[in-house]
Amino acid sequence: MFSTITDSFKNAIGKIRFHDDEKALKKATTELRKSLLKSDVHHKVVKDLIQTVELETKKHGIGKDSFLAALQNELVRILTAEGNQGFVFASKPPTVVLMTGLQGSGKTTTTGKLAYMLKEQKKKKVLIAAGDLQRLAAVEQLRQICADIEVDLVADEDAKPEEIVTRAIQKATDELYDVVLIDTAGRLAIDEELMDELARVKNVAKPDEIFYVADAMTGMDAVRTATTFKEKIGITGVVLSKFDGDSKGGVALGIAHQVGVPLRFIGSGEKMPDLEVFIPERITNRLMGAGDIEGLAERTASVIDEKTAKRMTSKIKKGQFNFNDFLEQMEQMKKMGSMKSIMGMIPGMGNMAKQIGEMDLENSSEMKAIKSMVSSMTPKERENPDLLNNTRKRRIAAGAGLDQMQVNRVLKQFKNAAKMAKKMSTKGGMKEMQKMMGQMGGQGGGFPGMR
Ligand SMILES: Nc1nc2c(ncn2[C@@H]2O[C@H](COP(=O)(O)OP(=O)(O)O)[C@@H](O)[C@H]2O)c(=O)[nH]1
Ligand SMILES: [Mg+2]
Repeated sequence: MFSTITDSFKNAIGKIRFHDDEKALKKATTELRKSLLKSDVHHKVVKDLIQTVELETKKHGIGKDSFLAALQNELVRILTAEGNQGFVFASKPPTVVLMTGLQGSGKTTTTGKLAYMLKEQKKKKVLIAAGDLQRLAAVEQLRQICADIEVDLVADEDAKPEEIVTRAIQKATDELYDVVLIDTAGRLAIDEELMDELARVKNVAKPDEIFYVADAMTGMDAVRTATTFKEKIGITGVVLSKFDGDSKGGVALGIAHQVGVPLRFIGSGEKMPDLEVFIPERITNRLMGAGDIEGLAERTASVIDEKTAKRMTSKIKKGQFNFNDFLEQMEQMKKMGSMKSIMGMIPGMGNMAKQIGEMDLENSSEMKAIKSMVSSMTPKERENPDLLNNTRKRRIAAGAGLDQMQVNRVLKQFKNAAKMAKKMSTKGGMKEMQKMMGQMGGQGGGFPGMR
């Protein structure tokens, strides 16, 4: 995410020295302009940004520091619009949020993602209302999502959207829910009927927030439709979905400024954890290559509890890491969201995120093989990988539908990985690891699936 823009900033910054002249500044801003336009940032936004950065840099004496400071300030300014940032709770619960957008923009998915985030990270009690009754499949889709993330749903195929909303808010008040998220129907294009339905729902819901979910891949259309929704029903936030599919990413830089409503969240994948809070200062740090440490800490804190982490580390150190621990670790990784979106938050790892691309740990064939192998093991075998002799291996292979060679290969990889982890957990182990990796010449050798 944002790797193209981050790269272009790096290039521009590289053009200017500690103390420098107007010619160098011109070179840097020219580079910046070119790459921002190439990333699909709106030309007016680009023009504004370049002008201010030039002016501010000159004012403080041309040089790398003043250029960086000017760029940073200007980015924060452009990314900020008047209104709330992140998720803001109403002073009196429940906080009611109306989710709006065109058909297929990602409303239902984003509703689930938001619920998941509020439940996991903020420990809130969330209720979802199924206000999309245009298609039967829509209610079914929401039922599935709610079952997966274990969030309560109010749905009724035979009721009107306004009735569902009334019921949901009543239930939330009676049963002390913190948040009600209302999913609504979309259309292929903006039409009167849709706006009327939304207006009716809005009237009964009296929402604290109205989010407009826009498909990032539609580029400038996202800005246009968001503006129309702002004018017709009033929105308090924009969510850009499918940002993972938009390699350029420029629309995120311009949309708040252009629509005049803050960009609140970004959807970065199809899975429930793939939602990121958009806080202008944090994103600016990330764009300038400094990573988003706060965002990363929030994500990990919600998933990994300290006790488990300590227990794992001690097991690894003693060389007792077994298959149960392995499965547990995989579950935690899954909860943290796709590898790619996590990597992008670590300073200096943006490039690696690009390389990892669409790697799907959970669904890789190796991961599936391990999972089916482990499920064919007895509890004792899971606890102690050393028990696995040939007879046991044959039985496990048959049970998991694998041949014995595959089982041997996976076992070997598992043992190697456990050995490496043990090494890494000792003092000076990290250095030794790096030396080893250098010698291997990047041939891998970690956990299966992590190629
Ligand atoms: N890759 C990706 N796909 C997404 C994202 N958000 C939604 N989708 C997909 O987009 C499609 C439409 O989403 P849905 O939530 O049903 O849209 P709705 O009609 O607005 O409710 C589904 O296939 C989702 O899985 C995202 O952030 N990234
Ligand atoms: Mg939907």
